[in-house]
Amino acid sequence: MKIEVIFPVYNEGSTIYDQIKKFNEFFDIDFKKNLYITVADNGSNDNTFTICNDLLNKKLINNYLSISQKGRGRAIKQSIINSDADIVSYMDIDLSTDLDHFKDLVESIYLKGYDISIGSRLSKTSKVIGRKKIREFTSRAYNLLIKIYFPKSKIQDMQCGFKAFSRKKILKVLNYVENNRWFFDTELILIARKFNLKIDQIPVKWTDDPNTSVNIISTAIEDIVGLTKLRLKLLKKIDK
Ligand SMILES: Nc1nc2c(ncn2[C@@H]2O[C@H](COP(=O)(O)OP(=O)(O)O)[C@@H](O)[C@H]2O)c(=O)[nH]1
Ligand SMILES: [Mg+2]
Repeated sequence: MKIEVIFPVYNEGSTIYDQIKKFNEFFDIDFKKNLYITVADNGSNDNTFTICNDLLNKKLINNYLSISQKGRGRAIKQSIINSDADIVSYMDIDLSTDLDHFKDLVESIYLKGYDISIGSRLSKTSKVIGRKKIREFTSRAYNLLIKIYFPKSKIQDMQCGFKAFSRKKILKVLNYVENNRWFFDTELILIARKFNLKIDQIPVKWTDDPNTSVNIISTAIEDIVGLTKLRLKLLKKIDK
């Protein structure tokens, strides 16, 4: 069984080497035999590419994907399509989600039989350290809005950058996902719900990295527009 972990990155030259090293050092050799590490870059204009070459040579990553157009969602989508793994997963390169949860995340798929498994920072037993009040507020408000728009979704935290999928099951969902940026996660999960895929939610420990590539205002607008469009689209029957 092959497990692929995708790190979407943009201009992470100053952090990527140490973070990938940390990821590699966290797991035992037996578990790593099944692990395949991909870095999915969108035309970074710093030294990310040079560092990734070094990581490839040292076999600390298996694959470097360069996608010309920007967008985190686009990078993840392309990586999943290109993959030949049984389980595909992705996480942020700042490793904000505690790596202790990674085995649980993928075991949900291959041991418990879920199609999708997602990290949650907003469950009762989640632990969130150092998150700015404004991010905590927008995150809670956004997920509340989703519950109003999609009362049956029952998802605590759409946006946590820590998700795993049965690749076979998620491919058909990806065909319907239009957003290539930050709304990608929400759109993917809500469409997966429409397809009745089984979703597991894992409360995680999250230590926030204050360096962010997210612009709160433009992302909030993108999310609200995306949710409204998706609500209208899902009212029409998706052709399975
Ligand atoms: N491939 C790709 N990755 C991106 C892009 N923008 C951000 N990322 C990556 O997405 C992940 C999450 O970004 P981050 O700034 O930590 O988001 P935050 O934790 O929500 O503030 C990081 O690994 C970033 O390098 C992009 O345009 N393309
Ligand atoms: Mg982050």
